[in-house]
Amino acid sequence: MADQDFAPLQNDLLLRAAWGQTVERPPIWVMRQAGRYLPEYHEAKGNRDFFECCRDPEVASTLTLQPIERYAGLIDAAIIFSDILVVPQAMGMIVEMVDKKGPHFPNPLRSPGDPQYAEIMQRQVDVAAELDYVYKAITLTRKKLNGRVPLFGFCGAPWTLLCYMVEGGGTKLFKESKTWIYKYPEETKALLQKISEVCVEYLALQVKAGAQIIQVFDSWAGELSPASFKKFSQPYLEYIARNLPRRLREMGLEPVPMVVFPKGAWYALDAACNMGYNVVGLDWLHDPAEAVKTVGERPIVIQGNADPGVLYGSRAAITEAVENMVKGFDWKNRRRGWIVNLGHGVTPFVNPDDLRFFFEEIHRLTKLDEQQ
Ligand code: 1CP
Repeated sequence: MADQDFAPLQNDLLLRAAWGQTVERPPIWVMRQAGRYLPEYHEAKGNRDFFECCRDPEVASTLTLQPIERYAGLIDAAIIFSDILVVPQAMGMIVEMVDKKGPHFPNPLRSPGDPQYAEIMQRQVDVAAELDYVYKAITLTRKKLNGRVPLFGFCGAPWTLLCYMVEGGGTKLFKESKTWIYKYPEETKALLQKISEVCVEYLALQVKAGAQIIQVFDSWAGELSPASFKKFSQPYLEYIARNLPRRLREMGLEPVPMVVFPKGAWYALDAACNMGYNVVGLDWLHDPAEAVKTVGERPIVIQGNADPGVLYGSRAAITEAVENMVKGFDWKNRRRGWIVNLGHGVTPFVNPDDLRFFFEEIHRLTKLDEQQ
C-alpha cells in the first residue's frame, strides 16, 4: 500500500508535531486508549479471546476506532489494536492472554540451555507471513479512518520482549530477566539482536500496510540499572532507529516519525535524545520543565506525561495535572516539541468521561491567545 491508496489526512497535527514543526496546538493521544476502561470494548470483544481479536482485522479495526469515535475532535491519533507479544508468538513461542491476569507463556525460555533457545536463534522468522493479520488490520483501519487521524504502528522494545519471553508473563521480581543478563550476557545479547531484527522488519511492514508513525514500547526499561540499560536496551533501540529508515528506503517507502518510550529509565533521557528517534516518551516520574532542559537545543519532541492515576482523582486534580504539563513543557512560548499523553497507558476502571475531561482541559488550556 502507498499513502496515495488512502484518503488524505484531514488532521495531520500529530505528524507535523512529531517531525518537530511549530504547531497551532499540541496533538493528543493516550497509550492504551483502546481497551478495558471502555464499555464498548467489552461489548465488541464479547467472549472472544484477546489474541483472537488481534488476529481478526475486522474486530481489531473496530476496537482501534472506538476511542476515535468516542472522542471525535478531541484526539489526534489512533493506535492499532494489537499487543507487543505478537512478536514472541511470531518467533515461535506460545503466548496466551489469561482473563484479568495478563499474558502467560506456558513454556518460557528459562536458560540458553533450553532447546527452545537454539531453535529461536536458528529460525528465520517469516515476519511477513507470521504477522500478516496485523498488516491486514492496519490497512483496514486506515480505510475505516478515512483520513480522520494518523495511525500508529508499534512494537515492544527488545529488552521488554525478552523479559516476557524469559519470565513467562508479568513479574515484580524480574528474577529470570536478571539471571539472563548477569549470568548469560552474551546469549542475552544474541537474543536481543535476533528480536531487534524481527522488530525492524515488523515495523517496516506495518508502515507498508499503512502505519504513519511508529512507537517502540520499552515498558521495562526502568528495571535496568543505568549501566545495564547501556548494555541491554540502548544498543537495540538504536539498532531499530538506524535500520527501520534503511529498510523503508529499500522497500521504496518514505520515512515515518519514530517514537521511543523507555518507561522508568529517567536517567536515560539524555541518551534517549541521541538514539535516533524523533520523539521520546516520558513517564510521570519526569518533571516536564527538567525534561525540556535536558532536551535543550536538540530537535527532539517529547511525549507525555501526566500520571495515569490522576484519572482516578477529582476534576480539580485533572485540571491541575494539565496545568502543570502546559506550564512545564512551556507550551505557550515553545509551541513545538510536545505531544500530549499520559505517562503510561490508561488503566482499567478509569471513567471514560474523566478521560474526556482530561482531553477537554488540554484543548482549553493550550489555546493560544488571539494576539499570539
Ligand atoms: O489502545 C491501545 O494502546 C491498545 C493496543 C495495545 C498496546 C499498544 C495493547 C492492547 N497492548 C499494547 C502494548 C503492550 N502490551 C505493552 C506496552 C505498553 C504498556 O507498557 O502498557 C505491554 C507491556 C503489553 C503486555 C500486556 N498485554 C499486558 C501487561 C502485562 C504486565 O506485565 O503487566 C497486558 C495486561 C496485556 C493485555 C492487553 N493488551 C492490550 C489490551 C487492551 C489488553 C487487555 C486485554 C483484556 O484484558 O481484555
